[in-house]
Amino acid sequence: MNSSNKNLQELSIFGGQPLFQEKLYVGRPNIGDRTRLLERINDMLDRRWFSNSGPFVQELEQCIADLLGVKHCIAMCNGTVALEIAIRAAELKGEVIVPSFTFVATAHALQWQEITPVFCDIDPQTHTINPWRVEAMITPRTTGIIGVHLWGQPCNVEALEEIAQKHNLKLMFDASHAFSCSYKGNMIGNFGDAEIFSFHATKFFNTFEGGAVVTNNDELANKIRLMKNFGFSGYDNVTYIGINGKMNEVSAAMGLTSLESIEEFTKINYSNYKHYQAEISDIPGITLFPFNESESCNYQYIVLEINEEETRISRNQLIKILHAENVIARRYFYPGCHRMEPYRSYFPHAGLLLPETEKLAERVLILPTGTAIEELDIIKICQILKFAITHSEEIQNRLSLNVLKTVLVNS
Ligand code: T4K
Repeated sequence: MNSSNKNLQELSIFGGQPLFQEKLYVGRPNIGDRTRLLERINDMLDRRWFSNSGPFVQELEQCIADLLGVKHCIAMCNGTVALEIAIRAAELKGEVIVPSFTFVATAHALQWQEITPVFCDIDPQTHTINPWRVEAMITPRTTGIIGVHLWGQPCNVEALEEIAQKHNLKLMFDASHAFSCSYKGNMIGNFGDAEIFSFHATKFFNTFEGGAVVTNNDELANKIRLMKNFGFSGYDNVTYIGINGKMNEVSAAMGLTSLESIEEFTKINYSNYKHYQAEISDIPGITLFPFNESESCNYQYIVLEINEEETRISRNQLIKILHAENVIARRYFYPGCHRMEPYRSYFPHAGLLLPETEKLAERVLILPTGTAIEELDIIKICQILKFAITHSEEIQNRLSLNVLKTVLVNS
């Protein structure tokens, strides 16, 4: 397809054949060396050691700690439980300031333990929590701040550290997107009281399901380690209320195997990012979120912002067009946590303090990348976008006509 020679009716949304026969997803898992993975799983079966801090989990924790230059890595069954345990171990309570523009797990990890997430607006340039707004959200009930390194873009760590110190607050980072990323040359994982990763299947580095808390705080690490294993310290001795947050050995085997391919995954993501950048640069009204190439970055999200005033076609209409062509683009993280339950009911007017979050949630569109995508796919995806924008007026007319027809048929 070429944006100039395709006819409107060839668009799949108007009855044409989808451009892709198979669906292209955001978050398709990266898979490393299968043979190595299967060998490891065989070893595990031979050993009959499947969970409870087995040798693969211990090896993975050490490898991650070494990679990040952090003292402690505690592997967990997923990122959400890792967040919940870190929050509890750090004794957060009352209110904690978080961005609303994040995956809902960041807020849920607090509310699950009856801590109120206080939603703070973001900086529209970095998409991360705006430190200048954080200070205005602090009340006598505030005990902490959780920044989110969204898309792998680090928060303004220094400004947040300063605020946390000034107000005697705990500071943590939801680093679910930022494994293998750096901030001012230091690896993410070394900031605040603790940082939390997700190694979910959709993440650039995955352990099927999994996550970890990393920290340089010995006391906190010790507590987290006990809490993720029911509070057991020794066979019969329970020292804290705990939960089962353990990573299993199959996940750790996948993690060790994925780690061996991490450079290759990054290289592919970077190359995809550069191809998208080249293709998108001449599309009016669409910008690609720019990563800082002087830092270590995993480039795992391709984040577009759609400026409808220029594109003359909405983000939601573009999503419909892409989905019809089998490109399953996503609206991460629409509509913002504050507009999801239970937060929408608890804080019906939260949006008044979140203008940048609400604006961005209407503009963001995430496209597929990772090892399952090829250069030609990227070219074709961008051609769909170019075509839709070049023909925005005709598409709008046609879509309105279709809506009208449906109304008439149903009336
Ligand atoms: N904090 C942040 C900032 C996060 O982004 C996340 C997770 C967390 C905390 C919590 O960490 P975990 O507890 O999950 O470890 C997906 C993931 O499930 C979620 O882990 C992730 N963030 C979030 C950004 O994306 P959904 O609701 O979009 O999932 P779903 O089922 O729509 O799948 C996403 C896409 O991935 C689909 O297009 C299909 C594709 N996919 C998915 C799976 C599982 C595959 O191709 N293969 C697969 O095996 O949340």
